Amino acid sequence: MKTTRLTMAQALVLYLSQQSVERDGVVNKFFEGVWGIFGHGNVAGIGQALQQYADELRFFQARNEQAMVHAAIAFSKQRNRLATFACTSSIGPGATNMITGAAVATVNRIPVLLLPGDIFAERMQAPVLQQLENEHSLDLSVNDAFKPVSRFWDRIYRPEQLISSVHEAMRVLTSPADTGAVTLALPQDVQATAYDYPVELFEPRVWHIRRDRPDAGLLARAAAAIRDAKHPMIVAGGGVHYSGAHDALQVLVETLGIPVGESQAGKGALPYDHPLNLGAIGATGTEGANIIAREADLIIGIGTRYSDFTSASNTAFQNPDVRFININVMEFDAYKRSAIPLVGDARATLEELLPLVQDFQTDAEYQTRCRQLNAAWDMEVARIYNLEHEPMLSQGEVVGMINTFSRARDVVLCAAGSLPGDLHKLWRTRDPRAYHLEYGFSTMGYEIAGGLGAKLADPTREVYVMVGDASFLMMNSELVTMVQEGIKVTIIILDNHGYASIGGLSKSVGSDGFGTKYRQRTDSGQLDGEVLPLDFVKLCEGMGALTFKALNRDEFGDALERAREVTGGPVCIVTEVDRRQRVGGYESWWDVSVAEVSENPDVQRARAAYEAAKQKERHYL
Ligand SMILES: Cc1ncc(C[n+]2csc(CCOP(=O)(O)OP(=O)(O)O)c2C)c(N)n1
Ligand SMILES: [Mg+2]
Repeated sequence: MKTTRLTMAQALVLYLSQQSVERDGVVNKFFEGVWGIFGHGNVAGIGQALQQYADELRFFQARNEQAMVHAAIAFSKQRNRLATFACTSSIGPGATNMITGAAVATVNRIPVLLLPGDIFAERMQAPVLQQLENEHSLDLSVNDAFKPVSRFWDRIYRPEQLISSVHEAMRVLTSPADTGAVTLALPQDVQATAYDYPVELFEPRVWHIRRDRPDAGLLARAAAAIRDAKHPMIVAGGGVHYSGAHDALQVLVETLGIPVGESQAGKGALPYDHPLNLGAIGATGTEGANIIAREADLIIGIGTRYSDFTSASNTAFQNPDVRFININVMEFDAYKRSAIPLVGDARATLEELLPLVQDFQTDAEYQTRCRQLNAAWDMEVARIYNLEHEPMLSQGEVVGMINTFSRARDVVLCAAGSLPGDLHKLWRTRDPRAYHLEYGFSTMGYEIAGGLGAKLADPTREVYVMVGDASFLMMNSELVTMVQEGIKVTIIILDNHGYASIGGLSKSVGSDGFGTKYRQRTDSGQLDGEVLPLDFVKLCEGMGALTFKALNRDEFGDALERAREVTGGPVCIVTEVDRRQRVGGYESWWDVSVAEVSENPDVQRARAAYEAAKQKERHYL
């Protein structure tokens, strides 16, 4: 066997640079590069290796380890999981900063390779700087905390272990069903240890991305259930995007006359103006989607995991006889809600299903009703887009101005706060990859780093990041990385002086927005003083971003025009929105537990309403 003597870190970096994936005959390099911040756990091992192989695998420098994982995730999501990044950190806080990112990746089922530095395998130096000691086991480090948020986890104690571990890592990263965060914890001494690796390990390797097909017997049962249905409805989830099932979905929808509701991850599965697209479904859904869902006798879930937002906390589907068919790459998701489980790739499964049901059609009256609901919703969107709210803009209008100004392929990106609900309801999605919401973990701080990742994934699209003031404050420093890399992203900061979404939620549970406004502490001992003196324009400018302030429709339109002309760096637009002018809920509910006992009559009223609403929650057995 021919061997080559490399350090473990050199071997890992060289291996990563040689991995590609192939789906439907198209081959892509799997790792676009490596994000990192160096410290004593990775500077000499991985750092040295990245320098050595800089031409094979590009290094990207980040400001915050959590943010660099977000950038990697957004990149991969925008590329439909067919490419990603590795992320290297030092030991201790650098490593634990990546744990939230790992959870985001795993919850959203997005591949990302995390390489936290680890304490010496040798142990004679212990405790090293940044080591968390454990008196019960010398085999624990903070990197064990990655285990529950990773789909594969390993620690490389000896350089030769890498040989078996990297293939397992790639198996999971490229698995449509198992993918998520993969963590290889790398003790700093092992990174720098040499070994005679087989040369074959470093030959280019192409991993085939499977399109699994469902069981024939279950397909027949699903076809029979569709034929039996009077009012079927499709719930389109993220799986439609990841499998590229848009065309197959459209054919099925038009042939059978079945309307579609879209989850956050599935939005854009059909263009917004397709007459059978009822738009967002669930807690942040449209009137039409939620009315049709309530009455439907068959739900066909495609690539959805039925989060509480999608199912309106299991109140969305109220027909006593409702049944489910789930098309999902993941067995776990396919079996949810006692469904007929079609375990398989969305596109491949739809292609197999169609010939079995293509002579079925829902009745004309049902289809007409769905078309009318689609048209009625569009009028509601137009109303909110043109509210002309004064003196401050409303958030719905800002969404409208950006949607109207942007081009069909431009990406809107968001993650947390009141914006995701508004975008789910209001954004007119014209291109399947133009709506990028991280709403699996809904992580404040994903937005700016995510915008960076999404832009790297597809530089031909403009990226509009919409971010609340609080999410911006939580994590904004990858603006600096955009400046460093010359990456153009337009970031719209919507200032409503605090956590408005949670303020609204707090009011609805009887707690009057307690602790959710950005206000100074006063003599009363409460946070009820002046609004915090934050200058977002200066903050953005301080990080090197060209920034506009836009407080009314004209200024905002102007700022969008000017932002579009900018190249080679980020642009920020700071606006203020009226936190009281909210987009309401439509025929929906979300379960947030209200205190069972309290002296406060508002809480008591909220609890009574809660108990009444909760009656609608259902098991589907
Ligand atoms: C990391 C993280 N911490 C806390 C939360 C809970 N949370 C959800 S929305 C929100 C407020 C977000 O405020 P802002 O970004 O200003 O948006 P707004 O609600 O004002 O629209 C909070 C605290 C979260 N989603 N993520
Ligand atoms: Mg806010």
